[in-house]
Amino acid sequence: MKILVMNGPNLNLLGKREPEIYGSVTLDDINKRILVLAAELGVEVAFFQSNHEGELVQKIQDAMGVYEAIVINPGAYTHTSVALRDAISSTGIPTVEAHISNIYKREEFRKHSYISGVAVGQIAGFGPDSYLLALRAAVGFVTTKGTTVQ
Ligand code: CA2
Repeated sequence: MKILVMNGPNLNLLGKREPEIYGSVTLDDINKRILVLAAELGVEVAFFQSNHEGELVQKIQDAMGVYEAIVINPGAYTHTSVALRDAISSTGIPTVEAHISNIYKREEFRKHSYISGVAVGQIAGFGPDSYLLALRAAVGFVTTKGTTVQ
């Protein structure tokens, strides 16, 4: 099983700016932890981060027939992007939405996600562990639904 782990804008700054909100762990550190869990679960993972909405949309389209599921932290595009929502919805790739912070405990504008309505589910508020929980959720979903790459 192949899972694509995607990160949206500014998440490349993790561990380098605003540690009081997002912690001191870098995206590279998180990806290493994901690789360890992926090996335990016996799945393959690939990583993609972009600060550009169109690149994220393109990557989701290109994921069709290659990856069985996506784990995505869309960053600020969570709250703005109909294009990302449509890409997830139209490709039909099971997608788990992950957030480091609990977006429901923060500003009002973060409480709405354009992604959650087309995602399998959402995990928010567990820091870097949100990605690990999301990976487990994605693998569990694909395994139980029997989704296969065409
Ligand atoms: O909690 C999350 O994972 C978010 O997706 C992070 C986004 C934010 O816009 C969402 O509302 C919630 C922001 C990512 C920015 O990451 C930074 C990391 C370090 C320093 C500055 C920004």
